[in-house]
Order: sequence, then C-alpha cells, then structure tokens
Amino acid sequence: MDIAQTSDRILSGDRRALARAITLVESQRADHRDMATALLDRLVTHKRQALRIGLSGTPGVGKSTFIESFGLMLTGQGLKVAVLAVDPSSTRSGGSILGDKTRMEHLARDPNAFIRPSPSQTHLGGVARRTREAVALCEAAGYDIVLIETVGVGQSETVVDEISDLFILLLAPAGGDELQGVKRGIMEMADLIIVNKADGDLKPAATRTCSDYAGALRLLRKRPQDPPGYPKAMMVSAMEQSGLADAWSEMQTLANWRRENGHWDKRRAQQARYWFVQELRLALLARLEDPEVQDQIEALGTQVADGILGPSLAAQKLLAGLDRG
Ligand SMILES: Nc1nc2c(ncn2[C@@H]2O[C@H](COP(=O)(O)OP(=O)(O)OP(=O)(O)O)[C@@H](O)[C@H]2O)c(=O)[nH]1
Ligand SMILES: [Mg+2]
Repeated sequence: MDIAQTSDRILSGDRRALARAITLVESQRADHRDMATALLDRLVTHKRQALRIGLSGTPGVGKSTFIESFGLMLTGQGLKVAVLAVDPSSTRSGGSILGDKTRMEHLARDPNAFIRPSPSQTHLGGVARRTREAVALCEAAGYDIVLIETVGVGQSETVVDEISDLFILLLAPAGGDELQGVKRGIMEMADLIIVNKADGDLKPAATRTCSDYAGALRLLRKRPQDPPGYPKAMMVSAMEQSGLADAWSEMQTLANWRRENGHWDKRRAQQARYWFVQELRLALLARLEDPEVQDQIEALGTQVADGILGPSLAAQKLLAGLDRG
C-alpha cells in the first residue's frame, strides 16, 4: 500500500481507500501496524472534525434499528454518516457482523453512509485501538457524523465514551418500576438517555421509563460539561421514525454549547491523553510477549516458585532488563 496515495484518496473521500485503511488498522501484523501508524500520522494534518456519537444499549433495545432510521434522517439532510461497531466479539456469536448490515439495509446502500461492522477480534485493547483509529480515518474522509455502536456489556462503554463527543444510552421500555439494572457508572456517562420503542402498546411503559430516568438523572452530580437541563431523557420510536428530529436537535444543542464553552476541545485533549497512556500500556504488554522475555519470565518464575526470589523483586529485575534491552 502506498501511504501517500492512500492518504490523498482518504482525504478526497474515497470509500474504498477508507475501507482498506480500516482493514490495515485492524491488522495484527507488525509491518501493517507500522504502515497504519504512518498513515494516521500523515492524516493528522487535516482539521476536519466529525461529531462522534457513541451509542450503547443492551442487546435488543433497537440500536441497529435506531442507527438505520437516525442515519437515514441525517443523510437525508445531506450529512455524511459513518457507522462503526465496538464489540468484544466473544460476547456475541458474530451475529453483529452480518446481522447489522442486513438490519441497516437502507443505510448500507446509501452513498452518503459508510457502515463498518466490528471485526472478529476479542481483545478489548485491540478493539479500542482499532475503533479509535477507524474514527480518525472516517473523520479524515470527511464524514460529518460518526456513530459508534456498542452492546452494553460493561467495559466497552468506557471505550466508546473515551472516543465520543456525545454518549447516548438507548433503553427499552421497562415493565416494572425498576431502573433496568443500568449501572450508575453508565448513567453518569450518558449525555442523553433515549427510550426507544415508544410506540403501540409499549408507549405507556416507555413514558413511565422515560420519566423514571429523567428523575434518576436529576439526582446525579451536576457535570461541568452540561448546560442547565442536561443530561436529558427522551423517547423515540426507531421503528416508526418518531422523535428522531428531536433527538438530533438535543444532540446538536449540547454539542454546540460544549463547543462554545471550551468543553469540546478540553474533552478531546483529555481523550488524546488517555489514549496515549493506553497505547503505552499496550506497547509494554506487547514487549512482554517477546519470546526472549517470555524465557526470562519462565526462568524468574521458577526462582520465585522455589522461594529464591520474591515476586516483586523478580518483576523489578525483569523490568530493569527491559529498560536495557
Ligand atoms: N416496537 C418497536 N420495536 C423496535 C423498535 N426498534 C427496534 N425494535 C425491534 O427490537 C428488536 C431488536 O432491534 P435491533 O435494532 O436489532 O436491536 P439491537 O439493539 O441492535 O440488538 P443487538 O444488535 O442484538 O444488540 C427487533 O425485533 C426490532 O424490530 C421500535 O422503535 N419499536
Ligand atoms: Mg444490533
């Protein structure tokens, strides 16, 4: 792959070049990693910024249906929309990979939309890097909105939150008055809670769920990055395509307020710092995988097992060796 040429093509919005570049950042091969790094480095000079929207929700709440309807509304307004998925795929039987493209049938065919399903990869660190870099590539390719979908399984929300400008929690109408076991940490991340399926028989339950969550949000600590009245809870029907324009208007209001009040840049700077540290961790872990280092670990491990060395001293010894190597 010619890095300069690929970079020019991505900047001109060439979808095939974008798709190939994402394949490159997904690759585990060391030479591919070097090329990916070089490509991303070349691309940082552009000043395009997409609105990055993270979308999380448990299986079946309607994420794919929402993205299809919402995405089509946005492309209908002339916006370019990219959709990426973050999934530690061990949690799913690969269903998201084929399933989503068929569920987002219309959006997948829209020339102003780019849908990239999650790769079959289990390691969350790898998925995080791939997603973050894929977002950067979509941004360089001129997409206005990047939607990052994740199934709510705990850690992946944090990854998505650290990539997104806005974090949206999608919920389904609840039967009782319980708060669906949404973890407090996830609630605290949410910029907007959207109760989906507010249609037909489910409408009363959706209304109740929405007001329960609005109440719960009011009890959370006020965050500096929110204007008065945010975060909000609202209702939509992805299936009937209702409430979507309101949802979009809330997202824009929030994003604009943050831009005007310095929170947008501050957040992106914090995220860059976070990812730098994550990359450091990944790089250190990768060094431990080195066969020579593995031999040392084995040898030191034996000494620890035999009581000759203490565990922390052995670790220090190994790390000191790494510094020299
Ligand atoms: N009534 C109603 N059903 C909906 C709505 N949105 C989605 N559904 C249904 O809910 C089911 C799950 O929808 P998906 O969009 O596949 O949900 P998902 O969150 O992407 O699910 P996973 O990909 O498995 O995590 C499907 O049967 C949809 O038809 C809605 O607005 N109203
Ligand atoms: Mg889905």
